[in-house]
Amino acid sequence: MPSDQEDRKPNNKLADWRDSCLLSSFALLLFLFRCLIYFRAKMNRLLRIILIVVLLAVSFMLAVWLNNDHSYTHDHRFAELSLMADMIPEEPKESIVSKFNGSSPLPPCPPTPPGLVGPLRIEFEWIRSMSDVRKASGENLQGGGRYKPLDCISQHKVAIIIPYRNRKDHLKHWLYYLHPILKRQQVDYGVYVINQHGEGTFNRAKLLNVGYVESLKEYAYDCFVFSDVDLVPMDDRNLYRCHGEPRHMASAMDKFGFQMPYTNYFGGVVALSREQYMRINGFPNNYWGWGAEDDDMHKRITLKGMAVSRPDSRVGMYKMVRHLRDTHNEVNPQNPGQLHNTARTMDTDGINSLIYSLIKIEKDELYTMIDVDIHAPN
Ligand code: UDH
Ligand code: MN
Repeated sequence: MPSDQEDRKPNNKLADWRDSCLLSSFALLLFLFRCLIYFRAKMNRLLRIILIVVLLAVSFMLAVWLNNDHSYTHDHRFAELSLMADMIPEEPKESIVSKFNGSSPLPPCPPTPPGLVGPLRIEFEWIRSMSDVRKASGENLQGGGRYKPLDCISQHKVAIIIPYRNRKDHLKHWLYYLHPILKRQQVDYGVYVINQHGEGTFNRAKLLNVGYVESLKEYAYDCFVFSDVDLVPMDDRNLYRCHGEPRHMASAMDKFGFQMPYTNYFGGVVALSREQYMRINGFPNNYWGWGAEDDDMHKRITLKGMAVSRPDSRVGMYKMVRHLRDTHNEVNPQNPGQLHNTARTMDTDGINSLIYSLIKIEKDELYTMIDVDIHAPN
């Protein structure tokens, strides 16, 4: 572009020179004309003819020149316009058009979200009102607990799946804290609360499978975070997204003294991509009551040759709302014994054998509640 500007400078000088010539020619013409009138009587016939011829010639040249000058000015203006066009920053034509339409395409979100704050103060001391939660969390949500960043295209389409029954106060804490965190993390996400219908024995892993299927009916999620309703991260650098390996996000829970209770622990909050989840045939459907379904999930992952990744023990800190054991979710002493069968049963028990009856889907501003009958044995 600068070289182009240089090219045009001599043209401007030439224009100035032509203007001066034009003026001088006019002056000369005027002078000759006055000479003709003044010395007409004193001149002989030949001199008068010569003067008239010169006058005519100069007039003719002037007329030609004027004509040329007119076309020159025309070209010159186009040249200036094209120079201006060169100064507009290069961008694809469609984007210029769409700017005028008011819908310019957004850039991709950066790999590290810029608005993170790190360690968070989490309080569960009082019961929150739903209107307080809405005030703190509802901004810019699309309904049903859906959100997309406003100023960039998120690289992470994440369904957050929460197994649930009768934990309204815990859900309010979760929504109060998690929505602002997820927005700061620039996630394209939806919150799905999978409510086990009825009073039958609770089955956490089966509810998670239902959440996977139902969330995918709504949107092309490529990542799934499976989270207990009572667990809130204490650091927003713990990103709710998927990684190259299945991720155990709750690596430092307060109830275990911010340590792993045992090496292969895979409970609380985990993230799996669609491919990772399908590779292990989802989660087991037959762990009724409390215990061992998370160990089965871990076994499935290692049996399929994958490793588990975790945040460090600072970033992986979680606070759990203190609670008593729920009725109909008592410890099931049969569950740990099933772990011996995982290798044999995992390809036939999982997402490919999931049977449930959908009762109702309710859209709250802050979440989608999926009420489901999972055919509990009693
Ligand atoms: N859940 C419900 N409702 C239930 C049972 C479980 O929503 O009735 C869900 C909820 O998301 C919960 C998750 O399942 O966070 C896991 O269940 P849990 O919180 O009962 O599991 P945790 O390991 O508790 O935290 C163990 C029993 C705690 C006894 C403590 C006695 N000091
Ligand atoms: Mn709990």
